[in-house]
Amino acid sequence: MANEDFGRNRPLGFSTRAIHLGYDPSTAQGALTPPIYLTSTYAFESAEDGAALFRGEKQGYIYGRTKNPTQTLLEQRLASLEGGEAGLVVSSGIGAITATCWTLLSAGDEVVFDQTLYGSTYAFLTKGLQRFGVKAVPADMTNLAMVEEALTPNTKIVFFESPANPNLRVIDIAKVAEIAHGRKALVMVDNTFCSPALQNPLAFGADLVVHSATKFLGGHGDLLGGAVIGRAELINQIRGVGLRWLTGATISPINAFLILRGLKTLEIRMQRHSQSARAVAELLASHPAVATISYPGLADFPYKEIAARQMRDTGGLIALELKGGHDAGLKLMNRLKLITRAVSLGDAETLIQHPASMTHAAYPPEERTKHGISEGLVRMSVGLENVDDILDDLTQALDGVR
Ligand code: 4LM
Repeated sequence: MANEDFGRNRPLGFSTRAIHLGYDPSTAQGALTPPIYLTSTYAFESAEDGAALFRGEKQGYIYGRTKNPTQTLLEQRLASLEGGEAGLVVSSGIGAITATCWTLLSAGDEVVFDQTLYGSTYAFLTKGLQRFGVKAVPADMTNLAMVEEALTPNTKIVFFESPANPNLRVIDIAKVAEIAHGRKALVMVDNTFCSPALQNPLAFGADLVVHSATKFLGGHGDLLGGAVIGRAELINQIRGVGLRWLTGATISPINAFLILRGLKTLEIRMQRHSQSARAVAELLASHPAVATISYPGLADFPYKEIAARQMRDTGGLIALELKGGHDAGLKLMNRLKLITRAVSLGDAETLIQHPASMTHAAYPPEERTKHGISEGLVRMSVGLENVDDILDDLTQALDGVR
């Protein structure tokens, strides 16, 4: 059923796969919703059977740290939605990034990363991996010459977010992939800001896509999760080495179930996030208190063309600076009544936060400035409330900071 194409010789649509793929209710007493397998371990048919599973001669479930049937279904759906061969889900976005890097890197290797990354990812690369002899090299990947320059024969991974957290710089995935592949490096793209409903980095040449499933994939602010999608050969290694031995950052079957539930509405949620964010961006662009605004849907967005090529819609994240700088930004945040002061993104609630003191506090201040994360920058994740209410709250707050 899940792979039925009704004889039309075309793949099922995005939402249809997000809702049905890989599950047949007749295999679970007719239950419409796939069951949650709450089990830590699995019974072997015989001692020989268990040994064959451990040797990899037989496929099946052994122990919950690496695999669970609820997790498997989620991995199949995410792989399909990202257009990848295989997927792995783990306990958080950072869990996905660390399991992947620990698996593919050794002392002496180098990672070239875009200068603008989520704060904890930046900290992992520059403060974590460096302690174990892996060199993390920043580059401004909006400048392809700088990517070329940063690569050496030791570069194993080229890593970036697009759009980047928090200021939405857009990186040309196909161009960076071409350069990296010419030098035999793997390309790893964090697709959290878009979700697979808006962008599929593998289609542009990336080797691995990572997600914080905590965000749009889960979509409801009630869980942490992470995912990595790519060729089966790489995903098997990341599961068998990174997750199994190096991080142990396994996702709970309940969280895997909740992400499966979130996926069912992902496409329509992303449409609504994008539509409302466009209205918010227009309001901000026309307000006298606002100095700069970064949003892929605006006519003067500097990366508009690349964004339009890579992204199917404009997304729910907006970065802005007020004319009054840092103090005005904080005043704006404190005047809001409906829009919630909180980090994270991709939830039903509209969220606002101050990257320099919150999500990107791990950057040394001079690095932050160099990387375009100004002290006055404020980031909004536009939620699913009725847009007029979001606009009214923002207007009353902005009018008060003038
Ligand atoms: C935030 N972000 O920005 P876990 N990749 C990207 C992210 O934005 C995040 C992670 C990975 C925020 C969290 C507080 C692009 C997180 C890390 O939090 O480990 O699931 O994902 O507000």
